[in-house]
Amino acid sequence: MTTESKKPNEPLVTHIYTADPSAHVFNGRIYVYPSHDLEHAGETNDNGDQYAMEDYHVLSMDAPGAPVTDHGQALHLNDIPWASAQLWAPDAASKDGKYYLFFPARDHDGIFRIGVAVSTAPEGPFQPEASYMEGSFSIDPAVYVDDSGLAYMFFGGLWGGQLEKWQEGSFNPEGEGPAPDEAAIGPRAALLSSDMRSFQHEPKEIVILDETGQPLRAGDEERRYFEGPWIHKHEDLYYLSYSTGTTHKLVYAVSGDLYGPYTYQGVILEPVIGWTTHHSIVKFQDKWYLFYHDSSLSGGVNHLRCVKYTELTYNEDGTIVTIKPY
Ligand code: FUB
Repeated sequence: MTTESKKPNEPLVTHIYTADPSAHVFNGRIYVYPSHDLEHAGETNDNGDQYAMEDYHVLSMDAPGAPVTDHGQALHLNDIPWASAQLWAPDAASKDGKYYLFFPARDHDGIFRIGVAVSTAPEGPFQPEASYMEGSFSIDPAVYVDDSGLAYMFFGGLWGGQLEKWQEGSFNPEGEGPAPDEAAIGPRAALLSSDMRSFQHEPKEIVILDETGQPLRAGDEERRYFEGPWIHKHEDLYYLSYSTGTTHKLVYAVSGDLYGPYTYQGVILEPVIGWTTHHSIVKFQDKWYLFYHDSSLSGGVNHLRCVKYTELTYNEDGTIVTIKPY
């Protein structure tokens, strides 16, 4: 189905709840890969059980502000052999005429893994691989394709996203995060194989530094990494943007090297209605756009969110102008 035109900061669609938008330009059109939030009577807790999503829909539009098409169901949990629950924030990438949907879900042991599904069209339907990507863990995959066509996945999330439980290289159900004065946990990154289905090396931890060159501390909740990584390149610098989770901001850090270390810069988006904040940044016809979500469509229910967009601008020194959502 197709909606009427959308203004900045309006829900892109209102007939379903959507979140975690990953926006890309494929074939001159903007495609948005969101989570599909569901109403349910289940539990709400810090483990994120309220985010009980079961499928993905792909949205697309000719340009920001144009009518939005919901292409219908692109992938369902029932069709993913290795997954048991919670289809969380996805991303997509294109290579050699194929489209790859990357998504986190709990496996049959309740551990978050990252899977890949393939299509010949950007809107799907996507055919999932039989197993999750070997060596994958945690949530929120974001795939950055560099100028030479190499694809890198950034991923990871605290709390319900289980990143604390992987600090020793394998899943420790009792694993806890570092003390507040210790270095914060960073997102992970790995180069993808040329068939886009596996990691070329063990994921590396990405370090984010403060203005003095020290790693951000775990107790620095205004700035430390929580979840939802995104990479974009602007004037030869890599921008790693992410959610601070408990302080509900979208912030960013920059580096000349994709694998960092990154240096913290500032806030992209101030807190929105709802607990989570999650985004992507995409360039379309010489302008930059932030795709994000809030819970305004449901009157503030944390797990019933709606995807929006707004323009993103830079100052002359390359810093991003902080956006107020309301
Ligand atoms: O939508 C489920 C989870 O909430 C995502 O994976 C996180 O980034 C947060 O938005």
